[in-house]
Amino acid sequence: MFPKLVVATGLAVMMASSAMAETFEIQMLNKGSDGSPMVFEPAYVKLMPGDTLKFVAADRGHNAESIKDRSPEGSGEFKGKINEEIEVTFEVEGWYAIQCKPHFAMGMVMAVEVGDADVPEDFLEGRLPRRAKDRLEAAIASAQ
Ligand SMILES: [Cu+2]
Repeated sequence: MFPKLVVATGLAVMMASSAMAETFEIQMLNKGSDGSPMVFEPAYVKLMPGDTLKFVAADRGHNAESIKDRSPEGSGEFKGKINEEIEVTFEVEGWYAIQCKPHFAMGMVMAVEVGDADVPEDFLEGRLPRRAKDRLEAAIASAQ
């Protein structure tokens, strides 16, 4: 009797946590609501592990993909095609930097925090266009 109870409880917990996973939309825009050109909006989101981001091609000519080596170890990387509305589920806790490849130099980037994670020391190190770095810094600063 007792082992059965344990199994049933485990199942209930799993169902509850998957039901709570949420999907958030990120708009890919030629012009943000504050007037700045080429943005992901919002440029920072905080997720729980298992949550999903949907990248909405509100304007044309954008994509969403990982910035190399700026994701938690073991999380893998992703790459959407231009105009493709991809959904990405984030399972690994930590910080992720995401770019629109055609507008990377113009600073079309965003930051995702999954769980409660410290920003890695090398998150903004290495080669990064000035405007991309500025926007990632602003995204980090807006984190609670
Ligand atoms: Cu773009």
